[in-house]
Amino acid sequence: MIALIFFSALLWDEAQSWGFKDGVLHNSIWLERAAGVYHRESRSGKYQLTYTEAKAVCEYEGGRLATYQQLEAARKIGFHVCAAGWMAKGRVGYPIVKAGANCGFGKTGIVDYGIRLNRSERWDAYCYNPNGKECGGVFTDSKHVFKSPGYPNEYENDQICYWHIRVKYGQRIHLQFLEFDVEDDIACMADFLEIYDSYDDVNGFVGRFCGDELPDDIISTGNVMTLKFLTDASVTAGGFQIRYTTIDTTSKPSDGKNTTSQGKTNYLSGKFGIM
Ligand SMILES: [Ca+2]
Repeated sequence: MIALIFFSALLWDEAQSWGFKDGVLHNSIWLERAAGVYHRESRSGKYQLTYTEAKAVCEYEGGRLATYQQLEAARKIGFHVCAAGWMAKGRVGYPIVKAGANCGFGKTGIVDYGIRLNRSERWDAYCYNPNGKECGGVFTDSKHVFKSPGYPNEYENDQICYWHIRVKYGQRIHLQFLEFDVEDDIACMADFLEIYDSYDDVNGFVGRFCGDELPDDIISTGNVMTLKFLTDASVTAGGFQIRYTTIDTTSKPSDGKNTTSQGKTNYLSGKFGIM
């Protein structure tokens, strides 16, 4: 499935520029552009932003509303979000990589609501940050170590990175924090790492992390996870290293309970998967 996405006809022309850097498979052009696109919702929740507010959210973080083409470029390397958001020029839509009955009408592509005449409608936002450095990507290996951009140097301002992990159906993803140092504030509003137990940054929210305390291990319920790293316009820190490994479903603890409050490891409850 992922191979089909990677090697779709449109990407094929770009394939020669794929390469390894820091042990990570990158396409510098596509990843940089795609990693620059990110989804934002209002701090008060989903579908709360007018067009003017959506623009302001993106601009506050040093970016601007993404164009349809930028969103599509991001989608092609795995950017999948089941939530409609404003784009440039008053357009509304969302990117679907994995066809599903509950989202995107069973199709893949940009679900396009067109240019909205009523700019007071409330949706989320798709921002594009042209200052964002190359980071993020889609990973299907059985293990990998993620690093914040520039690690072991401090990360930079105005960064946005998405790491999508998709391992074999029936496997779970075990995240282990090796190093963690992100600008600290009470609600992690400035810089943060968010983790989602799903293939987008809407469903399966696990937690938002900042500061320098090493978070506990996290184990997914299914075979997909998303990590989102966002930094604001000032104050940086040391960054992070996070390792993921895969575990077969048969070796998981039989209770499958969320042990956030006691255990060293968070086993997320529930079960789902994407083939
Ligand atoms: Ca910061």
